Amino acid sequence: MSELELTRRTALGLVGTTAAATGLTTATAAQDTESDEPTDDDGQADGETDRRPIILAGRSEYWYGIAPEEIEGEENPTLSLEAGETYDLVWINVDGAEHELIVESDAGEELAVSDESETAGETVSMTFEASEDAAEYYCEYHPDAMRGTVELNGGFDLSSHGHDEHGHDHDGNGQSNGGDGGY
Ligand SMILES: [Cu+2]
Repeated sequence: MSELELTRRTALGLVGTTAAATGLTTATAAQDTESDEPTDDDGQADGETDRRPIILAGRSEYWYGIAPEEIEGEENPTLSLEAGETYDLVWINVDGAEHELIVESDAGEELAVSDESETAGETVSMTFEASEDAAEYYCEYHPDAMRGTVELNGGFDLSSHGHDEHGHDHDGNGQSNGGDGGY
């Protein structure tokens, strides 16, 4: 088994644990609230993203893409974002070395900084707005090896109600309706 495959298996295993522990599966969480939610809005609280997180695994040799599908299995994947949108990013410390994720601008300005971790299996969550001058992301401690590009080209599809290959948005308004039957 290749080293890459080992990383992938380890990371996917950790992601499963993380999702269960922290409620990353926002679609499930949204449905849990439908019975006690007032009926006069769409149930989306301010300041919360309705997107699934971007998930990376951190190891000293590279960041490794876990989700969304577009980056799964890629080393130092390019992060496709839309300027001005808010993103959740989760990274998993795979090798127990010290890591910290920083998003920087063309000019080298730090736009977003995650917590650091030096514990294998630990997950670090961050929320950041995709600034118009975001250009790269890197690890504070492995800035050469662990570095990738940020592209502001419309962004990944991170909508929380599934990622079916074919459309299923019957009401056509393009909005998440959380769990049907909320009215
Ligand atoms: Cu690092």
